[in-house]
Amino acid sequence: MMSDRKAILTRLRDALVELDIDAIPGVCEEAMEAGISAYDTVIEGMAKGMEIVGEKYEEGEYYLAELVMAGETMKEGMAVLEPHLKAGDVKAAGKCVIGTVKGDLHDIGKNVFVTLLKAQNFDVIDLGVDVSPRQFIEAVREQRPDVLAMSALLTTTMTEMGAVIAELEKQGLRDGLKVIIGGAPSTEEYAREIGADATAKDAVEGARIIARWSRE
Ligand code: B12
Repeated sequence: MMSDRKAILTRLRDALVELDIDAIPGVCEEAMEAGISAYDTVIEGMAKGMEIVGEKYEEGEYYLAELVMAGETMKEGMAVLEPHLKAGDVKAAGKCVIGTVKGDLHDIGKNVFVTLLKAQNFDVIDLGVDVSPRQFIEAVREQRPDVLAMSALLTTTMTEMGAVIAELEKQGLRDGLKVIIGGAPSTEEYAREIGADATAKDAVEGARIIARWSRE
């Protein structure tokens, strides 16, 4: 059984690296049939492949076209896994507004995080990518979420997260709201500096932090 599990997750990783968009749904289904959790399928399978794609891009072996294709491939897999991540008709654990900051179009990691939040019964309002501080503020004002989550993958856009928090404070919307930031350039130090409540190295850790908050 264990070797089955390892073999399927490895195939999933490799299918992502090979940008095999036709094979991905089938391998995801196999993972479900083999009793592998949907979480593990995302994190230990597809996300591992995505990491390798990132390395190949950095080494100049893959180009932007491959990155886009890898994103599409991951989406196909997520479509199969999403129903399995839903935890049933339990009451929503809380409400979260999320988006990728202004000037930033990276959403694969954010989407993984959204899926995990939905899986723990969070009501998620996803504002998408290239979200301006004004759009974040309006959503917080209208939706009154428990948590605001922001994603930034570029060192040039991560400062937007600080701008949003400063604006929340200015408009008296910061109290009672938890703010979590994520994406590769985010660090604990940066989170503290801009007044965020937390950051997470990956989506699973982020989902854990939010689950803890919702129990407080
Ligand atoms: C895929 C990709 C793209 C795709 C994005 C497709 C999409 N729909 O998202 C495309 C081709 C569009 C792209 C474009 C660009 N990219 Co790009 N891209 C990447 C790449 C290879 C992978 C990112 C990814 O999806 N990883 C997989 C996901 C699952 O991981 P993740 O994003 O890190 O997210 C995880 C965690 O960070 C966390 N997480 C993410 N968000 C959040 C939020 C919260 C709240 C929490 C808790 C957690 C969390 O959860 C995820 C899962 O654990 C990275 C390199 C890399 N290795 O990371 C470069 C990278 C981020 N890109 C980079 C660059 C430079 C660009 C471009 C400027 C390139 C160009 N010359 O045009 C443009 C910018 C476009 C823009 N305005 O945003 C640089 C950034 C350098 C920097 N430090 O600023 C990187 C690091 C590559 C490099 N080394 O040069 N890119």
